[in-house]
Amino acid sequence: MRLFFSSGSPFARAVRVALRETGLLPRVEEVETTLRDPRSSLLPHNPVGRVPTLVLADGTALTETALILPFLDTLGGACRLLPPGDLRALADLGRVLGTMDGMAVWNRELRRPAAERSPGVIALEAVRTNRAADALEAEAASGGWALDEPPDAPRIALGCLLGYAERRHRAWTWREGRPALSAWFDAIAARPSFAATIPPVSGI
Ligand SMILES: N[C@@H](CCC(=O)N[C@@H](CS)C(=O)NCC(=O)O)C(=O)O
Repeated sequence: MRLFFSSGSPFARAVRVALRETGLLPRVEEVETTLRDPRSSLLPHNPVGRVPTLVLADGTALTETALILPFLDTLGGACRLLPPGDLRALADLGRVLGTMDGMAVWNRELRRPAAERSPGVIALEAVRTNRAADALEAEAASGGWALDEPPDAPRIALGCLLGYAERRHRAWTWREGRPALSAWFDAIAARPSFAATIPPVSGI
């Protein structure tokens, strides 16, 4: 199997962390690719052109983080990412991936030339992202999101969301007023799976 990723993508990072936490990494070749590039090595496998994309031995290309993570659970790794029937985990994963989507849209706007940015889109996504982060802070402050076992899919995704804010989207001062989430992030970021996949710092 081959996993196409880009080093800055929090979605692809979630799959890369999951491969390390489950011990499945030796079965997958990680291939760094380019995005929004007509010559990208990913396009012959996936015309959508987004990462993560997991290409199976028979050529099937799985895309979308929310589909790839449950697929990894079928491969018999050392720990489960989404325990069967755990609706709480599914709900948490959906909420974190939705927040990641919003932050990615916000970030994309900031990468445009100033004259092409939409203040309306930026304001909407900033409000969405802060609202979701405030809910996560309240949960972490009241003992939620415990890290006493290998992280499951929602915890991995949350670590990647905050890791993106920390290094790729520093326009958002996400730690301010969120001490519980900050401490939670520092703990998960210290895991070897996170240290091995840390994204480069961007100018935003
Ligand atoms: N809904 C997708 C989002 C993935 C996504 O947006 N990936 C970005 C990188 S962070 C990408 O590949 N962008 C390339 C493009 O937009 O052409 C998922 O959950 O996997």
